[in-house]
Amino acid sequence: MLEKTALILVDIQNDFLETGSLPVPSATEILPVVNQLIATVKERKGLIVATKDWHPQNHVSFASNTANGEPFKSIEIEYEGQKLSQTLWPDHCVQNSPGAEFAPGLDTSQIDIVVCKGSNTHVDSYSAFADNMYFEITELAKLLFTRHIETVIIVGLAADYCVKETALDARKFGFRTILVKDGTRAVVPDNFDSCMETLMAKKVEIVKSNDETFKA
Ligand code: VGL
Ligand code: ZN
Repeated sequence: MLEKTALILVDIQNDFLETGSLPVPSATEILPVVNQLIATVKERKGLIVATKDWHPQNHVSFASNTANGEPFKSIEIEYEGQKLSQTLWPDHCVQNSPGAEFAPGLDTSQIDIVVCKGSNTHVDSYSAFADNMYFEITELAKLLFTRHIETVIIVGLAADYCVKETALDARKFGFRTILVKDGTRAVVPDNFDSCMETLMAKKVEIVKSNDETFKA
């Protein structure tokens, strides 16, 4: 049984597909893998959680909101006395816009809970658990703890940003954390392998979707 398990679908949204404003190469290839995992986890009484990157139009991460800002460059930001480097991005996942919708082809019928993140104008949120400054913690940890979840299985977009930070935070919160390698893709594919190594060093288990764990 996977009853104390939650499957976390990270940011599987239109703007991160190949045709979106912040395209992740080969993103749509994860969909059959993700849908199969949803079915397996659901069948075995697990919880299905989906996150949405959910930015206001004036978000700090949008290059369009910084004078001379260019996508994929970094700037130094300051918020509530904390300083942090912020990568600038094309406008993406604007609240209530088509780009923020779940990808067509994702089986949304089995999603139990949706957690939105990145809604604070002044600080970005790659992790689904907290913003990048740990200024605010989202409701995700609380809902996992109150449902007595012990293991999280993570898939989604993108491997080198939101998936990675969500997995690292899941470990910090004490969950057994499994990342399904073929259920994620990176914005910068060349960084995929080093990203997996960083995660393994923090005791995130990296498995493939045909792993024993997911067999009946
Ligand atoms: C993401 C960059 C900016 C992600 C979100 O979902 O990985 N990456 N916002
Ligand atoms: Zn974002």
